[in-house]
Amino acid sequence: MIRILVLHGPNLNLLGSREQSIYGSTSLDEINMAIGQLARREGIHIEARQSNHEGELVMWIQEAKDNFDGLVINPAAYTHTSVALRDAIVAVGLPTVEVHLSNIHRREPFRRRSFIAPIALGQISGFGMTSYQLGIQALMEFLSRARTTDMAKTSNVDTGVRES
Ligand code: CA2
Repeated sequence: MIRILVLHGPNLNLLGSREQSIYGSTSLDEINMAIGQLARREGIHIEARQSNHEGELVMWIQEAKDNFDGLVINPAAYTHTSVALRDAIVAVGLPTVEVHLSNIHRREPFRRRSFIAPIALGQISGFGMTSYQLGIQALMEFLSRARTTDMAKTSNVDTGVRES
């Protein structure tokens, strides 16, 4: 079964209560419920966590190495500042999709720079809660393809078939 860790960065626990013109009226609980529904529909395991602390996010990423197949992360403000999050993602080597509720490319210039995007599979930005669903679907597809390729390699070994 595919296992995906979803991480929400700082201040995302405030969703739905303030700044609704930018981030909408959906709360973090509602986003996590929609993510849970998607997981059940697709038959995969998803765990979602939020932290306001960079070190805690780094720790969760490190621990994810042995328990998850991939990571979907909205690093929130750490997107634009955190070498620590980037280094953690590179260190564990988990396929990662970066997601944002708002379109970070049409806001203040400082939001255009992401420390995470260059080491991620991709970035999805601007679709509200749908950004998470699209991110999870993209990661699932990537992981399924990777598994099929691995199985093909394994079955070559099992049957004694060798590439010329
Ligand atoms: O659009 C996104 O998802 C962001 O990651 C959200 C971050 C922001 O720093 C990024 O540039 C883009 C901010 C999350 C703060 O969320 C709040 C929600 C409600 C009230 C206040 C902040």
